Amino acid sequence: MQKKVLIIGASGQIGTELTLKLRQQLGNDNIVASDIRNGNYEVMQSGPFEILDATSKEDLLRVVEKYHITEVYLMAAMLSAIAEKKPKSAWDLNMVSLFNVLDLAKEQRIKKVFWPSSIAVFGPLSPKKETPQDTIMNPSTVYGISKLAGEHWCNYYHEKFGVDIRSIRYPGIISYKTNPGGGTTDYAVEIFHGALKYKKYKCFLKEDAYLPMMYMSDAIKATIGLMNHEKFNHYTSYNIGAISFSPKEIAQEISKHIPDFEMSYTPDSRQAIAESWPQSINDLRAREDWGWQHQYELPELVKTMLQGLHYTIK
Ligand code: AKB
Repeated sequence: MQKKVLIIGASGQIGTELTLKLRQQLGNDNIVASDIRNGNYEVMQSGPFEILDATSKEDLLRVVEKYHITEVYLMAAMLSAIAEKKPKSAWDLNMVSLFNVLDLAKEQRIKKVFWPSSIAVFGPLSPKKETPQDTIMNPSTVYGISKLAGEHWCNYYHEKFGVDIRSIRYPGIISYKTNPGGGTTDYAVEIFHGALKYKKYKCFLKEDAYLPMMYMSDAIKATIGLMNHEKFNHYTSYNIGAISFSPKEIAQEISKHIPDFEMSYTPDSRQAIAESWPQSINDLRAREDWGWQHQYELPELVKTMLQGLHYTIK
């Protein structure tokens, strides 16, 4: 039977590139992009696009039935920094949309689900370096609380109702096609815009705020790789790691290409969020269970971002 995929949040940072990659692999008509707002021109033109509010089960069911959807990637979420400002709306968006999708899977209207978790599930008491898959988890942000609760619900629906739900704990994702919005790791994308447009950037984190990060194509490879893998053991959510760096280190790497680039630091409330998260991730379980491997290291990532954005900004 032909796979028919629905991407919810297809106008967002990961949703945009996931849609384009899946359309390349499975054919444009088999990937239905949806979001509460319009998105990238290519996403809206290259295949079906629906305006969809994933917190409405009726709206979701309408789209699932219209296109005979078999798999859903639920990429819509309110990220860490913005969720602190709107706790109730963040909880509603992040959890109600998840329940709607899980219930469709439980009712056997769809066969498989992807749901993104985050390094935000860890908290101040979790080990900071090489944070393991299973450890103390005490998230101190609204976003992290919703992601940790979501992981438990995914596991519950898998154990109780046999729902095939797959999940990854994303680190900060760096890309140039669509900007992230409202996250703590967003500085690592903004810095490239600042460097190319103004040769300077004022960072909202301290110079030594190490965080786990990943280039977009690695994140897409992990997401599709996990969804296509036949057998694995862990239905809660997998740690996946790639690189870790501080604002100072990425600034130094950018300076190799733009020698007069200037970085300054004005830490705000996002610094406290960064301090509560891991600095690096242990992803041995994902590597062993389904062969996860990253490709991009920091120098290659910086080069690719500068080249890609150079043409976008011009
Ligand atoms: C954020 O900064 O909120 C996200 C994340 C790490 O989940 N990028």
